[in-house]
Order: sequence, then structure tokens, then C-alpha cells
Amino acid sequence: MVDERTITEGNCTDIYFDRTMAALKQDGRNPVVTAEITASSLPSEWGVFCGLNDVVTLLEGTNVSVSALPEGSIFYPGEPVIRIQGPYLAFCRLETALLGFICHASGIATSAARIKAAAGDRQVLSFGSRRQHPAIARMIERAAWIGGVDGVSNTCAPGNMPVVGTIPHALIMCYGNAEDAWAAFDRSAPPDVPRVYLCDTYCDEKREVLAAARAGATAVRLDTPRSRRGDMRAILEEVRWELDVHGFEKVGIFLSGGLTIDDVCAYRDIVQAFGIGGAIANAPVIDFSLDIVEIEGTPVSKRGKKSGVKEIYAGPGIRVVRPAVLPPPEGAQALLEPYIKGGVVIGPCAMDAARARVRAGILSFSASEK
Ligand code: PCP
Repeated sequence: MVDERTITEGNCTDIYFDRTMAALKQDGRNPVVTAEITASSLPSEWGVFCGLNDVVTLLEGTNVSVSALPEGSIFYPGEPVIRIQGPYLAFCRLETALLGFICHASGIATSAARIKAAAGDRQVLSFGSRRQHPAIARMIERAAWIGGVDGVSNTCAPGNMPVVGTIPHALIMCYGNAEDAWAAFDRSAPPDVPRVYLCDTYCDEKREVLAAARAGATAVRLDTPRSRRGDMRAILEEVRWELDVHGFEKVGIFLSGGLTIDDVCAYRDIVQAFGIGGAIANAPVIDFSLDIVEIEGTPVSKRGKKSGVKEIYAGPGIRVVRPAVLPPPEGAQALLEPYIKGGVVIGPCAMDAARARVRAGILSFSASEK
């Protein structure tokens, strides 16, 4: 396993950066550059920028200055999300880790935000830390939380976000039947843990949800295996009907197991909460790349990229990337903020402020937009 020190010291890198450094050092060349990090395309129309906290930790104490979009900002293809200025050798070897931080975290935060936007007032819970290496569970839950999920399942989640979950199939199998397992869970769990009872282990959902409701469930969780999901909509409607007709209108339906954003859209009218694993934790990464755009004050670029330092401007009806040397469009303000000056951290990366930014950003999108 690669430890934190190896990463922060730049020793988890692509070897071509070592070759680059060797060549530059041999010739005493270390130009002062400006580099920008941009995604030319995204898996969806917009993305959520996340992972800056780790970038700031990585670059703290190096001889660079950094400006960036605040975490949780909605961004679009072609917008520079981070600007790094300093001698190239100060950050050359850190590019691999730096991009890895934001590519992965932004992918997860983007997927979580899209799913939460689709779910509207229905709860979305992050159940997917088991889909990735446990060493990155904190990052997954942090990015999912910033993206807008209502709770996460992993006990290593950072901060004070709700850590939620009740029982797996394993508990029911250990008791040999659902009723005894639910009762054991009820006796052992603190009173503030919602009594969400899993209802699909041995019997038909319709029978088990009524038994669960009679046993005191506040919600029933259906994790129906794909092999049994002939028509999940029909199963959900039948379950809802039987709960209602037997006087359990307040018992909610919690759905989990291989769900995608399309399932959330299909069932959000009848399901109160969604447990989502892989669709968040295995989200496609955002393909950010780092490009030098200025060397010793002269605008430069490789083919296919625009030279010179850029700024993102936003205002009422305005969202545009312009050369930073030009005046801003009227009524618009620059979005990149300073985070590091000469190696000294000057800007915080607060998780809950980032989450609030996502929420404010996606409120302007309709629930049907994906
Ligand atoms: C786990 C959990 C959710 C799954 C993971 C979410 O399922 O119960 O349904 O992850 P996904 O969206 O990637 O499927 P199982 O591994 O079946 O867990 P268990 O049987 O222990 O409840």
C-alpha cells in the first residue's frame, strides 16, 4: 500500500516526471510557469469539483501559489479548476497524485450530486465504500457527502456526517429467520437508530414487509436480487399497497442493490430512500489534465489547448472563460480563489461549505435533469 508520506513527498509518480526532472536539473533549467487543470469533456453536462483539500495538503510548503474553484463548485468542460504558479520543478513530480485526487473525488461527487438531484426530497445514502479499496473509504464518503447524499455507511467517514445502516442479510441468516433477527437488532441497537428491516432474504417481499411492519419497522428495505426483479415497479406497488391497506401508511420503502440514477428516476415517486453503492463509489473519474499555459510570463500552449492564464467569470446570465489579462465581462465575477501563496495555505477547504455549494448549484437544475 502506498502510504501518505510517499504521496506527499512526490514518490508516487509517473516515472516520466523523474526523467523530466533529471533532464531539467542536468541543464540547470527550472522555468517559472503557470499550469492550469481542466477537463475537456465530462461524463455529464456539468461536474462537481472535489478533492482540493488533498491538493492543498500536497502542495503546502512547496514553492508555488495556487488558485482554484472552491470545492463543491459546479464546473463545465474547458474551465480551469486549478491554477498553479511557480518554478516547474517545485511541483513536476506531484502531478500524478494531484490529478488522481481530483479526478477520483470529483467523479464521485458529480455522480452523488446527479443522483441526489434526481432523487429530490427522497433520501440517498452512500453504501458503496465496499466497492473500492478500504484505504480510500474516507475520500469516497467525503466526496459523496459533498455531492449531497443524506448519509453514508462507512464508519471511517470524516466529520459529523450521519453514518447510517441497519442489518445485512447475514444477520437474518445467522438467526435462520427474519423475525428473530429483526428482534435481536431491535434489542441491541440504540433507540435513535431507525428500525429499517431488511425484507427479502427468504420470503416474498409482500409477506415479509407486513411481518416487519407488525414487528415495529419504521421502514422496510428491499434489496431484491436482480434474478428476482422481473418487474421491480410492480413489486414496489404491491408492497406499498399491502402496507397501506393493513394500516402501515407511515412505514416507508427503502430500496437498495445495484441501483443506478435511472432506477432513482423510475421509483422516486414510491420509494422514500435509496441505498446506492457502485453508482456513486465506482463513478467514472473526471479526466482532468494539467497543462502549462505560461512560461516566464509568455503565453504558451500545446496543440489543442489555449495559451495564457485564464479566468472563469460568472454573473447573471454569464458563464465564460476569458484570458485573465482582459477585463471581466460587466456584472460578472472571477470564480478562482487563492488557496496557497508561496507555499503557505491561505484558503480553507471546509467540507460542509462545499456541500452547501453543491446544493445551491443543483437547486437551479430540475429534478428530471440527469
Ligand atoms: C449491499 C447493500 C446494498 C448494496 C451493497 C449497495 O448489498 O445491502 O444493497 O451497493 P450496490 O449499489 O453497489 O449494489 P449486499 O452485498 O448484498 O449486502 P448484504 O447482503 O450483506 O446486505
